[in-house]
Amino acid sequence: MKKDQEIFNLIDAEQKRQEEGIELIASENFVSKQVMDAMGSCLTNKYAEGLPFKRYYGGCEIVDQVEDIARERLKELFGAAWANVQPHSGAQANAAVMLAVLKAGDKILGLDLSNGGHLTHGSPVNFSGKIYEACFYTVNNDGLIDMDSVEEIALKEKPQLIICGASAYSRDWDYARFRKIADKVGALLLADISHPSGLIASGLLNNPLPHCHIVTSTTHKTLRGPRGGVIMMGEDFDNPWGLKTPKGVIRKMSAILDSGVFPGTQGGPLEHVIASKAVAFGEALSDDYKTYCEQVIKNAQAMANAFNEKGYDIISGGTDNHLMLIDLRNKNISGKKAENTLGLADITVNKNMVPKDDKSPFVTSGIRVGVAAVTSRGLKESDMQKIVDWIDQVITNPENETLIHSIKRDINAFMKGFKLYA
Ligand code: DSN
Repeated sequence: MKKDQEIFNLIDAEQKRQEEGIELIASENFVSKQVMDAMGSCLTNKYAEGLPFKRYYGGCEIVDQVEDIARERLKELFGAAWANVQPHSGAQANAAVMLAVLKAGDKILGLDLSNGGHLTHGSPVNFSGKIYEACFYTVNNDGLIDMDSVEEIALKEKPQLIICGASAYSRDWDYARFRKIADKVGALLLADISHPSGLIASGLLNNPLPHCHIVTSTTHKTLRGPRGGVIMMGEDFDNPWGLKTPKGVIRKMSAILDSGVFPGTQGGPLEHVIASKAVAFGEALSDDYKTYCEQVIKNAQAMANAFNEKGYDIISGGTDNHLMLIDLRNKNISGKKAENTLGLADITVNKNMVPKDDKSPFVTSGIRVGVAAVTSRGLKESDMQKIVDWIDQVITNPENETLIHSIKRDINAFMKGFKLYA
């Protein structure tokens, strides 16, 4: 068959872009060669609707083993009693959970999007805000989640589901207090740990599994796996609504969640991606991965200190995890302009709303910066200072094309010294 040069040339160009630039998108990472190989394998050819050893198709005896290994490794990583590794993404995992545990019109309480929350936590433009009635908590003037205020809102709103977790929050979470609040109002508690999941698996941040009824995550951020999602529980429990099977047996939450994924919101699982998840979970169980996660936090803190020294306004003043959200209003540049101009220098970040933002989501007042990807390439604390120097030069001289091109050349030469993680 003739090679599709049109597409493979573009893949080569993307490889070059990834190699030569500084990748600071907080939700991205670089996977190992074996994680990538598993994704590009013959498992993509297989249909396997259902769960391991309980499928609706023949010929699943090999993929059954693959998916079972993925589930077991994930459970070991987080101390979970139950896991489903089929969600195609974090958004799909959240959709499956909500479909499984809520009725249309039920109330959900999550972190406001402009305060660091996620679209699937109740945004009006997402299924979660269209099907359910969403209410929100925010961060306080110090950029921190104020648990007394969360409790006050929960008592007033009486949601059926409370969500902790974020896309752009740089501090750790008090899952135990969230659980007390959820119990007080009779809500189920969902933690979406998509961003910090790798740091949690390595024991460097609080683990929600002992406290939250249900936990979702993506697998491609700090966890350094393929693009995908998972759902876990620290322990299984009888569903609180007394729902029974046709044989009169009380349904377990695990069964309800499994059916929320399939047939509720997805069809056939992507077994090639599940194989790749299994490989990534195996890697994450290693000592090397823990060392990597420790370096992620060291790098993030070195970067936050460097930004602080240059007068940047980091929401909450610093970071406990792999990312930080920077309000650029005191630098007189919008998030959109900063993203575009940094892009010209081959520094990739994303514009992001900040608390009390006065600009639209298409413009924004801030940028979000994360170090999981550059840490995978081997960059250390002293390199974070260098990156902040480059970012500062671009942001304070956004119209100086000569300077930006010269920074881009320096960056391309610098990054040649760091291979893509393999
Ligand atoms: N879009 C992802 C992020 O960047 O955080 C979350 O879905």
